[in-house]
Amino acid sequence: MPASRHIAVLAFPFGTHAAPLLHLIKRIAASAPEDVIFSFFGSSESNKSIFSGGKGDEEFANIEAYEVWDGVPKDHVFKGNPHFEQIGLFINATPGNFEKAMKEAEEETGVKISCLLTDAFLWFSADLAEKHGVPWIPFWTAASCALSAHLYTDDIRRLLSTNEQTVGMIPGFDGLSIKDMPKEVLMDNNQSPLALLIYNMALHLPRATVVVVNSFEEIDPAITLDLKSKLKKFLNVGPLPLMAESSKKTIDSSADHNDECLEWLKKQDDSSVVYISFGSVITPPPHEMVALAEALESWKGPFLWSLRDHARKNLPDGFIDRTTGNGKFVSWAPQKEVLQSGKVGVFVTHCGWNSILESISYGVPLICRPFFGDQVLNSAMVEDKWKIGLRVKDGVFTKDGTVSAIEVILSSEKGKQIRENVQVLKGKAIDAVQVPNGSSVRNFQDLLELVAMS
Ligand code: U2F
Repeated sequence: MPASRHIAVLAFPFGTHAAPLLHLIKRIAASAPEDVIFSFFGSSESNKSIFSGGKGDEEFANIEAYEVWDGVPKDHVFKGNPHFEQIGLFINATPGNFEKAMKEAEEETGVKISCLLTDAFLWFSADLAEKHGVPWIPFWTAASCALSAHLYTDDIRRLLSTNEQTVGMIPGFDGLSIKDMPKEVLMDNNQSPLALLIYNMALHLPRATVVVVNSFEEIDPAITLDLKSKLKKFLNVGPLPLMAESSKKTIDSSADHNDECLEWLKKQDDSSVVYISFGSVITPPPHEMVALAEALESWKGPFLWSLRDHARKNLPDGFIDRTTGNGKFVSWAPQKEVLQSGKVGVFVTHCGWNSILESISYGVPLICRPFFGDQVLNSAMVEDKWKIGLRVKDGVFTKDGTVSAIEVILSSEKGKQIRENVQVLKGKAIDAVQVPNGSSVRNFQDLLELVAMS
């Protein structure tokens, strides 16, 4: 059957941005008519990490992956933080790298692009969409609160020249302070290509046909309402991990993991394990790794630590051997299954949005040690607004501060309340994905019609 609609999907190929975007596309592809095709544009490295074989999707014949140049010149030597340097180089290569690949996809498929569904960071897609005369649908991969902080950047920056420390003028932000805001909101745009990219994004998002977010309306009703008034259309279509479970077609094949850490988890008591993971980018500094390890050793309970092999050298001598009885190390955990197992009592996290949303989806409280970007704001929401976890004392891992946070969550009256709160929020997340009337299900239907059926 010849294709009638061609959706161009533009990924931001760093951190956990491309994976949830692909997840959303698979959900759309699972429900879209068969003559809709999807071209997914990402860097070679990012495509390889989310598509087996890097070219396209095994399950969805109508999703094809295309490579865009990552912007790194041949023989380039990285000088600073390679993650942020790579991001800067990639940003410099946009939008030309995407335009080139989109042209190739149009030629290869013989079908003109009919819609641009992109990571929200890629604000220049507003102009590309205008040029092609098609809708621009940006997908924001973090929380609504972070999106809101960016949309209010100028107002927040104005506060910096006053003595005002709170940001209560933003709906849903009462009680939060300037220091909880993402660094990119507070810094001069010229200091970082990423800060400038995000600033431009906030300027251009009101041009979008609809802004889509991996969250659910009920988590922050005041923020949701405000964003609906600031944007043409604002659709919460998550939590995507729960949406996958309620969908007819399997979206996430990670459920196939026959992982030895799941076997290890099965042997633990319910809600007893401390699970530690810092997402796809972060490794805490060596002295904090030592403090965290000492805390786990002194606490003595069961723990599962997702820790890259190269970072293990920073653990105290003999720590892994001494904790074989109660500890388990993996270089990458099947995180959703781990959180879903019922065995995890608390998740020690850097507060990446996907991790928080997965923890809420499976009712696991959090201990927060945020590092960059939205993570600081997410940790403030976790402790002060949703009340489903705690930040580590003074913002860094110390032995005593970490033991105390674990004990508060697992065995105090305050912890009991926190555990109850996360169950209540989990209930709201589950309601949002209930077919046919959950808010995210209805929003997804709206999105589907805009993308694939109009
Ligand atoms: C960036 O996110 P990160 O990759 O740092 O962190 P998360 O948003 O928490 O996403 C991590 C994902 O990787 C999975 C986990 C999450 O889906 O289930 N994972 C896993 O499967 N196994 C492991 O051992 C460890 C992780 C950025 F840094 C954040 O600040 C942003 O909030 C985020 C979204 O924009 O992108």
